[in-house]
Amino acid sequence: MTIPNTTSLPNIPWEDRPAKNRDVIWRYSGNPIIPRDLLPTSNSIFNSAVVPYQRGFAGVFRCDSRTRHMNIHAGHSKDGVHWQLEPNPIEWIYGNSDIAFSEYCYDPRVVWLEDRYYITWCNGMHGPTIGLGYTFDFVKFHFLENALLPYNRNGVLFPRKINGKYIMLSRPSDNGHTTFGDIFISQSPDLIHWGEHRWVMAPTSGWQSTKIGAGPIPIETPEGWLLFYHGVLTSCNGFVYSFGAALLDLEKPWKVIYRTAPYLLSPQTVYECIGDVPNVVFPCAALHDPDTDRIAIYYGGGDTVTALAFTRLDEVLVYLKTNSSL
Ligand code: BMA
Repeated sequence: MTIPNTTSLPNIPWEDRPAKNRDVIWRYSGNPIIPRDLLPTSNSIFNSAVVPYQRGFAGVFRCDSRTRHMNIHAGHSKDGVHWQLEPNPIEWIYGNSDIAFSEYCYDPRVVWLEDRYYITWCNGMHGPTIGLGYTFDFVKFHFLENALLPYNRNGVLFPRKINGKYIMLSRPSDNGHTTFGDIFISQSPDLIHWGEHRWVMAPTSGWQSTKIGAGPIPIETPEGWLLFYHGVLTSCNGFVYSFGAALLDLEKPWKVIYRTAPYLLSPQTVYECIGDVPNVVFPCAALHDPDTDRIAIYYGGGDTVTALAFTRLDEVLVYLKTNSSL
């Protein structure tokens, strides 16, 4: 088993902010990093999650097939930019045969937690809910349980226990294109039984007026947990997905300390504004190198491709504090 380096990440994908760019987050010039047809069977590859693995990176990728079935595939990369994906979807090993049922899988998150990589994703169990599984090697994937009841999406684990409990963010929803949604926290002693639910935050106005959902695994900082989250505005032409950030209390992460009033990234490029679902940026992973403060964010563009953006932790925190509205 490989124990990942939880501190330094000197090989984090990176590109300096372009000279004339004044934004907190800037896009990789080589975007999109994963085209929709990287696999011969894929219609689109987006909303995907990556982690440091061995000397490079591994991940779980949302690949909608050309039959338009939603599923998740494992992938590997030496540099975090160029990816090889497994042609076949993840085949879950079910310890408990009563739960060997999944209508679809989408929007994965991956986290190193204690001794293995845990995967959460939106799992079809007579409606969308949060599937929870794990892997040691990105070859064998074990299904643990559905963490919550339908209808729910955007299940995101914290990277360590807090006060002896595992913590998961989620966004209760409905069976369709949910037109509402607050972020909640659930707690568990064993990653199987979830309870002690706490409300975290609701949609407010503008880019985050319709619904919100947790994005990448929260990043621990001395001042709180940095959470990137998506927010949705309903325009006369449909939903617009942007993302911002919040800082959550270290001990009671349902307490929101700061929350960006402006978005950090909104759909503005061709690969974000044009695709199977136009006007979507949807982050599912963020790598952080504490030595340089660099952050690399992986996000889906237009529900079609996977893209990369960069920022620095100290800059996000300063921006968050000075542009916050709770
Ligand atoms: C959400 C999810 C995401 C998707 C987004 C925009 O409800 O289905 O996977 O990126 O809508 O279509």
